Amino acid sequence: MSYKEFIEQQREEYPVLNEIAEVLSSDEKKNILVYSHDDPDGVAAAAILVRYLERAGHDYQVELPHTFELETDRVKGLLKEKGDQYDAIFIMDKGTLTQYDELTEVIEPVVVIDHHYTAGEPEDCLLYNPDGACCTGLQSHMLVNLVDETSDLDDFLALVALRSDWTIMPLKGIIPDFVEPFYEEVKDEWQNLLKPIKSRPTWMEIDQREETLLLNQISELYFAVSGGGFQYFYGDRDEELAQLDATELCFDEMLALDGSESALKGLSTLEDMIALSDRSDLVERIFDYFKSDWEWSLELFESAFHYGQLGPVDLYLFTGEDTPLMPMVGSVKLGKISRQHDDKPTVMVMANNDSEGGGHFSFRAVGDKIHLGRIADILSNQLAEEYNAPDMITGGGHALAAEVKIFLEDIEMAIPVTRLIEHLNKLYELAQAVEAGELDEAELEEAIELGLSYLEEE
Ligand SMILES: [Mn+2]
Repeated sequence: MSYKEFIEQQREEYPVLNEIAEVLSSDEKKNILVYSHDDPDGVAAAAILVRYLERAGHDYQVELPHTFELETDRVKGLLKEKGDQYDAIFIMDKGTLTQYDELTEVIEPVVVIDHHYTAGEPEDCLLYNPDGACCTGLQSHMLVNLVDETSDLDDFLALVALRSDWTIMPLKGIIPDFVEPFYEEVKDEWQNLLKPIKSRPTWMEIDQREETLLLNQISELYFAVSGGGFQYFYGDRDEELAQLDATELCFDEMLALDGSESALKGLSTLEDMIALSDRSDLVERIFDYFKSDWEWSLELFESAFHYGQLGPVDLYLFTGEDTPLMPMVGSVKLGKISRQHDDKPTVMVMANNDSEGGGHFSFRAVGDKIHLGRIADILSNQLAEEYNAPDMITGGGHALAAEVKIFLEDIEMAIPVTRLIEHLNKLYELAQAVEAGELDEAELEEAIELGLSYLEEE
């Protein structure tokens, strides 16, 4: 199926796309407020959309706040200040949340473009969250194709978004069905980004470190410059960086590639890519801080230790304070540990105290024998209840990757870490009891609920 046919198929399956196309159409001039996620996917999605809005003669304002969920009060505040000059709001890559319905009281239409799992959909918004593995950069590319044509730079940005969000892994040959029509159409044009090279591996090379892609390196660069959705900024050690919003710099850098399409297609190294920028000194500096943090954090991860065995899985624990780039570095360390043990299923549990207040647990796995999302969900709910702070303690994820974030500034880590260890110990004891054949049917069910999903196979 061609990409065009695929988009038509989506339009039939999701008639809301016609309504969204109506909002974007150039028949009358509009002023559109765009909120997008502060990670490379969200930033690329906003860039692709804005490039179209510019061509169509619309006015727009882009906001890239440093939270994942868009707080409705933030929008209400901005609208109060700016009056009712906007004709529509786009919320991109920022979750599919029922609370977005509230915004229809202050602005309409509210367009939600997202690809994250949702427990409940907003009903009064124009929502496009299709079935199938995709990313918002590609969704934005598809939307523009409903009303106009995309060009080489849009293709480039969508590829970066897809790789940054782990939707595609070309080095491993992983291209999900949803992405295939797009990928097949553009891949020949971008062979320079997609052919394996022996060069500095990125944090995306987890199961091997010998080869990478220029696409991976560029995606990592945008991760570093944008803060990656984890707000890893470097203003604490650089006056000039303290003065600017790095996510906005990333957005500006993407837009500034307009006119450099043939140079992009001729790129052969990351240095060539950086050299295309008018602010290459700034970009390079950020990337150098990123790399030195990476080296430092990798050293810290040498202290990760074997906590115990959960059935077929090795469980490792890492604790640290202000650990930069924690889940990314932890993933690379995890991959290394697993390879050293003949690719054994392995879980890395990471606990970080933020010395400015709050803390953060990350969970990563090789192999889906333990359901990390369940563990994070149980822990975050337990802590949210204990502290009576459901908005300030959030968590969740999927089988292979999950997070618990504690935003309470005056919190000490004693209780959260105790709850974490209690949960890990419970899993450990259950796993031991399973080995000894001591669990009945109901207890086995409970063990699976708590995260020991390898028991489902038994
Ligand atoms: Mn995304």
